[in-house]
Amino acid sequence: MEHIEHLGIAVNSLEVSIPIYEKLLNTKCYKQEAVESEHVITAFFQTSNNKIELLQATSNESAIAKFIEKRGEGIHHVAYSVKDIQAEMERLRKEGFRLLNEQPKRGADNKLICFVHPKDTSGVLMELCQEISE
Ligand code: CMX
Repeated sequence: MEHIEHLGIAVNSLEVSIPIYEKLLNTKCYKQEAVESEHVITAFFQTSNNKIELLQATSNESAIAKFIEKRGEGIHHVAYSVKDIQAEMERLRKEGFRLLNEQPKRGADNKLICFVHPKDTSGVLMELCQEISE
């Protein structure tokens, strides 16, 4: 496990929250990207060492829609950078953690990702992400 790659924040509306984060962080949103398999649109911000991802649901099936319905807007996940996602998944599986996908899947911003169940991680949804080298 390496550094924290980004924090994911669930929001009701990117249209509302992008300008708020542009003011807060004093930097422009550098990318918006839909992840259709997750039913979300994402928006990214980079400060010197930190990356923030805002996530808006595009359908009621989305984990983001369910999260906001239950808990309201707020921090949805903490993502950790890994060099070899398959190896990390295998390691965590052997340690008894519940992985929320069997295989790495394609996430936003050119990453392979896997989630670990928040009930196994002291209440914080954890994302592993490996840069896709193309
Ligand atoms: N962080 C912490 N706890 C969370 C959570 C989150 N993000 N999402 C759900 N939970 C909690 C719920 O509050 C609930 O707790 P209680 O039982 O104490 O009330 C429990 O986990 C079960 O949650 P649920 O609402 O019944 O929801 P589901 O079981 O349907 O799903 C989860 C929860 C985490 C398994 C599901 O959201 C999931 O598989 N997430 C991974 C995929 C994902 O989040 N995709 C969106 C982002 C994609 C991206 O970054 O591109």
